[in-house]
Amino acid sequence: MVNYKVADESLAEKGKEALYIAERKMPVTVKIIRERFTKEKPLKGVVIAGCLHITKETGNLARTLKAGGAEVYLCGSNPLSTQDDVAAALVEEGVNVFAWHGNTDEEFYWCIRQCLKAKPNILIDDGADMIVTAHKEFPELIEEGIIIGCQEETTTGVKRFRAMDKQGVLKVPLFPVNDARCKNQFDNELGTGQGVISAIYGMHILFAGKDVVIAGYGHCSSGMALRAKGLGANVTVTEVDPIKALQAKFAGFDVKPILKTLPEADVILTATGCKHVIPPKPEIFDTFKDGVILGNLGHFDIEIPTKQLYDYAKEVKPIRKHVEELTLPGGKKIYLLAKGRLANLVLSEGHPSEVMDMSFALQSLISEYIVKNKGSFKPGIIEIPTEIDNKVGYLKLQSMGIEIDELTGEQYNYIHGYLEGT
Ligand code: RBV
Repeated sequence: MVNYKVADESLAEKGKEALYIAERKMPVTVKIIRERFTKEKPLKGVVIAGCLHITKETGNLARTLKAGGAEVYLCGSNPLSTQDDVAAALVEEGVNVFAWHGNTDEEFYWCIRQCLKAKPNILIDDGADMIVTAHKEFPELIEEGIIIGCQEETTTGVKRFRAMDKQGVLKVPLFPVNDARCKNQFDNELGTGQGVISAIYGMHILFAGKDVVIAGYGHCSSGMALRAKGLGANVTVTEVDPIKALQAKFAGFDVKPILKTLPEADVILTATGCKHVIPPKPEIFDTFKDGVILGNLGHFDIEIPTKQLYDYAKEVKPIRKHVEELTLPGGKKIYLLAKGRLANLVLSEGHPSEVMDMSFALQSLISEYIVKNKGSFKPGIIEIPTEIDNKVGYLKLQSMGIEIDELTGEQYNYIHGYLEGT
């Protein structure tokens, strides 16, 4: 029996088309790993719950886990990122899905609870909400050893788990998939980087000649700065980390404190993982340039102080899907994308399948690794095994028909030794 609650089951056909489009671009997850999983069934008898953006890419991850023998439960990791057609298609294929676009905070947690009630053995989170809920409300899953291992997909979630680990309250073995090179250098850098497109879609603006501010210069935001520059924008980066600020400067961007950028900025895009990147004060909102577009591409909706902006605005007018025009008391207009939620998933369809292929290949192989080594992990953060990270790299190259060199024995000994010098 399939357990589910989705928006509209009749969207399944449309969802299948979307899954098909992603399939061809995800050869590692969909072909190489799925074919092996189908034969070997390494996840047989295992229940896997994913709190992930319900997209055509996540759908293909679910299919691969299922092919490996797992029973799969899914809930959304953001109220606005669920693609209802994909959710319906997955239900038809026997995936237990609790997700619909536009659910309330209460419904969001209800969906998470439905997945946890299935007594999952492996949790795959994106933003930490499901695993934190398991700690708070389903401690028996941890105490009775039902959960054998967990994975976290995104930077924000990994930060939350590192904080839990430091305070000694992380009670499950946690694999920070986002830390893998195959994840953060591709999905984050290229996927979020390309997310500037969602700002273009929002208001259909020309980037060339615009003053674009990118808040942050981590993996996600550095990709965004590069793409905005490539489109001809004058890009200014804001940072709190001196080294990242220097990297941005030497990459050719202006670097300034955020408050100095506000009067000139035509577009402000945030991806810092921090809260209140723009301070939540009316006198600061008054310094915005009239017509500025505000978009966030970080995991949570608190980078742009949306709540305070809504409170201050004298009028909020939806002007197209997921874009609102806020009129401030002085008459200036602000265009807010996706209610401050991650615009790259809400306005566009999420990161392209080609990069998600690598992230979800990692999730698939780590799931297999957790099952194989069940019982040998201690609670806390467990670094992603380099062999698995490299394996995904090699498989991606193989799928692209690219060969690379291999170290000779002599070279290996040279770079791992110290005796040879001048
Ligand atoms: N993300 N998933 C998609 N197409 O399924 N797009 C982006 C997709 C993930 C990405 O890995 C990032 O770390 C996370 O969403 C942010 O919540």
